[in-house]
Amino acid sequence: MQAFLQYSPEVQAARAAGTPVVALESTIISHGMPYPQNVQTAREVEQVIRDAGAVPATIALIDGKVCIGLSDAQLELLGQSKDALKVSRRDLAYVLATKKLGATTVAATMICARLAGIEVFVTGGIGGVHRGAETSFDISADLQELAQTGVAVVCAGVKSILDIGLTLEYLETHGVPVVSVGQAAFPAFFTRDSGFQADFRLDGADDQARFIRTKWQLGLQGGVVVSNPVPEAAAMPPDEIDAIIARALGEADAQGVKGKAVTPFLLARIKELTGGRSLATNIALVKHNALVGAQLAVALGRIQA
Ligand code: PSU
Ligand code: MN
Repeated sequence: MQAFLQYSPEVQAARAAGTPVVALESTIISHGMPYPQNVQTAREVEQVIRDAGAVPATIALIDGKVCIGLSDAQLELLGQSKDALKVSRRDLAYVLATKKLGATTVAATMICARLAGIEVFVTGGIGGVHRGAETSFDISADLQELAQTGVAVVCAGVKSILDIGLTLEYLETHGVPVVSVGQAAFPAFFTRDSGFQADFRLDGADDQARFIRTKWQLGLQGGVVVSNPVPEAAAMPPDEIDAIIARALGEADAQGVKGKAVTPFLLARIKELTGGRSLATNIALVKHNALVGAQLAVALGRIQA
């Protein structure tokens, strides 16, 4: 598999110097935000990580290679391309074998990060159990990946386009710890409180790192969810976002949107229905997660694996 990995010069240098590296996904660029805010946000998020003493590695599949760290031109390509495929675990081999352009989801980014020896991965929101999953069986492969792949995923919780309670139950069944930062509540992406509690509150990077390292030292495979609420000033009013999500879900249902298209459809509709305000929230929370993730990577780097 190492033959498939291609490191950017910046990431290569970090590996040689032992500087902590933080992985970033690319589906958020290609399918999660519109151009040009997607590319601009990707660059700003990378800079937050550098400023906190770590090195960013945005991951994507380009020309049959798993690129760990992207050039400016590659970020631009992903941000503008209409053909970038959304790649989860299922799609990895196909996209590499056919040398198509692939944007990695949380699940696929975790796999690639693990192969590259990267322990921390920052994103906006993870996939989960969709509402109505009892009939649709729509459960994101992100959850199964968290169960088996040892990467800490820093996110702002899950959106209420999903069934948050069932998502947390699923994670519990699979032994995936859910940590919260700065509060006891598990956040709901656009808002700070989902109405559910995280399993463990660990506010500081050193405490988070000790916990995560202990899990892996015990030989307990799989990831950890580090949920970090959106900054107060950027959060959306809960009633407003709930109504918009309900409307977007109704439209997805009426239009028969299925499978991997569901999440991108809902994200785009929510952005339209909020007049772009959800995008501002999204950008603010990803940057905040980048800071928490970089601090965690630095702290993990101080504890021997
Ligand atoms: N949630 C977001 N923004 C995103 C995604 C989820 O708030 O961009 C993307 C991530 O890449 C995640 C994927 O891994 O959607 C989940 O898709 P699905 O539900 O099809 O597994
Ligand atoms: Mn799905």
